[in-house]
Amino acid sequence: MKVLIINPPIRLDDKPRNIPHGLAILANILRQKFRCQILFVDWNAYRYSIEKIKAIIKSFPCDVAMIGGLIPTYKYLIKISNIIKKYHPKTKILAGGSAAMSIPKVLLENSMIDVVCTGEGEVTIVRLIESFQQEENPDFSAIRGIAYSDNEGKILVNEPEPLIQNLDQDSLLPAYDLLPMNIYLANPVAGLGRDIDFISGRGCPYHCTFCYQPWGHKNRKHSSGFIKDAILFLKKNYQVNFISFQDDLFIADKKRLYDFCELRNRYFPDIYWSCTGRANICDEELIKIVRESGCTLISYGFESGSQRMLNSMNKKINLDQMEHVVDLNRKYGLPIPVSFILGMPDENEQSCKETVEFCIKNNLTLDSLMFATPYPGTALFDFAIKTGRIKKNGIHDFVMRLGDARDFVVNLTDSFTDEELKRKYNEMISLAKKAYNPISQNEIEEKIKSLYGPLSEMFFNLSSEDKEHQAKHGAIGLF
Ligand code: B12
Ligand code: SF4
Repeated sequence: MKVLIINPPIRLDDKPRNIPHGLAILANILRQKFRCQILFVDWNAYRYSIEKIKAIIKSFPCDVAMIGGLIPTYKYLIKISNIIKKYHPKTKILAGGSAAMSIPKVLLENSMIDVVCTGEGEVTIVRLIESFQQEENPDFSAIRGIAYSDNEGKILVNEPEPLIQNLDQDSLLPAYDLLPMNIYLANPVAGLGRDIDFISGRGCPYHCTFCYQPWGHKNRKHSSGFIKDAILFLKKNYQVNFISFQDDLFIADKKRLYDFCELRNRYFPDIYWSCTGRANICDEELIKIVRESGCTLISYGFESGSQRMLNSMNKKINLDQMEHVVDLNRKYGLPIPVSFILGMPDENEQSCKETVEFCIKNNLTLDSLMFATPYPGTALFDFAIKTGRIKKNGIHDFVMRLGDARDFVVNLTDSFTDEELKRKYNEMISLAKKAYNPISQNEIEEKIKSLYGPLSEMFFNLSSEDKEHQAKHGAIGLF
C-alpha cells in the first residue's frame, strides 16, 4: 500500500519551528503495523511553492493520503484534497488534527476529503487502513472516531473512539527520521541551540472559554521514564540540546515533574528545556527545583489584568497569584513570558486600563497581546455563533480567514467598534512598552549565562528573525 502524508504550512511569516507531532506519530504506527510505502511531504518545513506540491502529488499515485493540522491549515486541507483528487481520483483522503476534529462536517462539505478522524488517530488509522486493505469502498459504519459521507452524500458521524489511557503503551514517538530534522533543529522553538518541541501529555483539567480541549479534562501523560528515553534518543541521533515542552500543561503533575527533573540531572545534565506553566500551580518549591534542573523558561497565559475578565473567561487564577509568579520568576532569574488577550466578550475601557496598569505595576511588556479569537470547538466559538457574530452557514468563510490570534478577525465585545478595538490593541502595547523599565544589557547577559550555561553563547548570535520570534513567543530577553 502506498501512503502519502502531507503536513501543510503554518506561520509563513516565520521559520518552521514545530514538528508535526500528530502526523509523524501516525506515520510511525503505520510503519510498525503495515507493510506500506510512505512518502512524508513536509510542506511546512520546506515551504514549497504550490506548483512544486502539485508536481510531488502528481508523481506519487497512492492508495491513501493523510493530511492534518491545526485550524489555520483548514484552507490548505481543502486545497490539497482538490489537487490529490484531480490527479488520483481513487485515492482515499483522510484528515485529522484540530482543524478537522473541531469542524468535521464543515470540512467534509467543503472539500474532497473522504474521511475525517474526530479524535486521537492511533487506533482509528489502523482500523481505516485495515478496511482499505479488505475492499476498495469499505463500510465505515463500524469504525469509531470518524465522520464521512455516505453514498447519498449525507454526512455521518460515528461514535467516538475512547481516549488512550496509557500513552506510553498505545502511542509512539513521532517518526523523526521521516522529517527534515535539520530544518527544525536550525530554528529554536523557545530556547537556544538544537531545540526541538515535544508533547508529553494530553488533556487539561481547566475549562478556559477560549481554549479548545479535544482531549478532555483528565491530564493523560507519558511517564518520566518514557520522556527520559525519548530525550536520550533525540540526543544520540540528532544531537539535540534543548527541549521545548509544548503540552497544554506540562507541570500539571508535580510528582512526574520532579521525577523528570531528577532524571534530567542524572542522565542528561547538558540538556536544557522550557515548558508551559500556570500561575496557580507554580510555587517557590517548583520554580526552585525546575530552575536547578535546566529549565530556562516557563510560559504563562495571564490573559488579563482585570479580575472581572479572568473570571468571565473561567481562567481560575487571580491577580495575586500572577504577581507572585512574576516575583518568583524574577527571584530565580527566569524570564517572564506571559501572554494576554484583548477583546473577550465582557472587555471594556476599564478592563483594558487594568491590564495595562497590571503590566506597568509588574514591569512587564504587552508584546504577546492577542485578539480574543473564537476558534472552533471552544466555548467562545459557541458564544460567537449564538450571538450571530459568526453565521451558522458562514463557518467555512470564517475559518478560511483564521491565522494567528495577532490578526483581528471578529469583534466579540459590545463596548468597542472594530476600529476602536484595533486601535486599543496598539495603544495598550505601546503604553506598556513606554513604561517598561528593562534591566541593563550587562544584567541580561549575566542572567542568560547563568540560565543557559554553555548554550548561552548562541543567545548573542541569534538571527534577527529568531530574536523577533523569541520576543513575540518566547520572551527570553524579558526578565
Ligand atoms: C504545538 C502547538 C502549536 C505549534 C504548531 C504545531 C504544529 N506543528 O502544527 C505552534 C506553536 C506553531 C502553534 C500555533 C498556534 N496554535 Co497551537 N497548539 C499546539 C498544541 C500545544 C499541540 C499540538 C500537537 O502537536 N498535539 C499533539 C498531537 C499528537 O495531537 P494532534 O496533532 O491533534 O494529532 C492527533 C489527532 O488529532 C490525530 N490526527 C492528527 N492528524 C491526523 C491526520 C489523519 C489523517 C488522522 C487519521 C488523524 C490525525 O492523531 C494524532 C494522534 O492522536 C495544541 C494543543 C493540543 N493539546 O493539541 C495547540 C492547538 C492546536 N493550537 C491552537 C491554536 C489556536 C494555535 C494558534 C492559532 C494560536 C495563536 N496564538 O495564534 C497558532 C496558529 C499558528 C498558525 N498561524 O497556524 C489550538 C487549535 C484550535 C483549533 N480548533 O484548531 C490548540 C488545540 C490549542 C488550544 N487548546 O486551543 N500551535
Ligand atoms: S488555556 Fe491552558 S489552562 Fe486553560 S484550558 Fe487551555 S490548556 Fe488548560
